[in-house]
Amino acid sequence: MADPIHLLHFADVHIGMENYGRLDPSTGTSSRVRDFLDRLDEVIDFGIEHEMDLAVFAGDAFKNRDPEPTQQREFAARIKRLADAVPTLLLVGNHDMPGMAAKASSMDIFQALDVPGVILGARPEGRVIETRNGPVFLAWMPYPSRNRLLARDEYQGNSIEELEMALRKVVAEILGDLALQAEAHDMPRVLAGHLAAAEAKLGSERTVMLGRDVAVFTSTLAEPAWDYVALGHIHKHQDLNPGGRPPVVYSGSLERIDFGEEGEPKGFCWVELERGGTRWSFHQVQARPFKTVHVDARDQSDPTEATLAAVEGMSLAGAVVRLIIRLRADQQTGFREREVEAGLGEASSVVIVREVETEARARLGDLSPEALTPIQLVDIFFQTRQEAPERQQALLGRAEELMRDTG
Ligand SMILES: [Mn+2]
Repeated sequence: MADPIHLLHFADVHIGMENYGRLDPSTGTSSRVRDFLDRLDEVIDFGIEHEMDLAVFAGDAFKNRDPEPTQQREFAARIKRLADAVPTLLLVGNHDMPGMAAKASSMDIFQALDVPGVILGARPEGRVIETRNGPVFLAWMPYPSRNRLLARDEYQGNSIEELEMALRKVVAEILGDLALQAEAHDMPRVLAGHLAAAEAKLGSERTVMLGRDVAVFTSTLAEPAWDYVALGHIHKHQDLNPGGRPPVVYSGSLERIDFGEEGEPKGFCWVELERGGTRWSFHQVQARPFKTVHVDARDQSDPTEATLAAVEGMSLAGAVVRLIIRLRADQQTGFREREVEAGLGEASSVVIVREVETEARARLGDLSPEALTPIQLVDIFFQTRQEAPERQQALLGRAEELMRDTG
């Protein structure tokens, strides 16, 4: 039997995310942009070292539709390195697409220049790709955008639900057609898609969403025609068809965007493609760690010292740190943030979140909010606002009326 074909699958690079970064004066860019580019380098280094035969980038190169020239240049330099080595699919994700169908995507430049080795996935298509280890049938489905797929007049005046159904049907038809094409080829077959699968567990893509997704059922993707389905769009790495054939895999994004991803590994997929017998593995990259530290200083005489003592010995070097500190209201002014930040000097960035015990919390005492009726909670809220008692009563009366009307 021939050697398997080695496929490198990665997605959601999102160059241009700058949150939790600092300006790097030597390059004029955010340290976080640097992070994202470094991760991309890691992926490409791995592929080249392990003699990949084919690379699939499953979409979303940039943070937004209008990336800065510096970011475009840095992305292009890396794609050039990939494409010089192996055939490389660049799938167009929703973040790469312009708002209007007639405008160019941030990836179109690769097609205009006809960069050797680059295959641009701007429209659904399938074709045989020759690799040094033999041919592969590679098909792709860029992000199913409403205004592209449902631009026709026949959908004018339809409800959101009707449009949703229509879009889902169009996508299923396209995927069905690609699977039919695949079946005519006796060779390993790969489907690449940038889309939301209905059964996927969501990740940080929600924080950067541009609109509502149409959700594609996993059963539409898990066609036996395919040997591997390489997905992008959802930032959480996952296999939607575990143990089954074909694997239907989100490689996930390469860097964390928010603290919701704190505990999630980040990386790419390395696939050994064989008709009917594909194996794949997930490889982690050195994504910058995100760490949340909780300190409860309410019983401490010096909350600053207590915090410094609590973080002492924690391995926070290079991490994006979120410090959540619980304080009594009277400790607010005594808490010296600058000193705490200095004490966390090894972290790459620090966010301090104060959770101050308000009078309302204190007044709740041992009562849990769940044990109170909505109107009782509203009452407590108005009390903390320190409105005049008559006004409080008037507001409470209004609130009661509103709740009756809407309830
Ligand atoms: Mn996306």
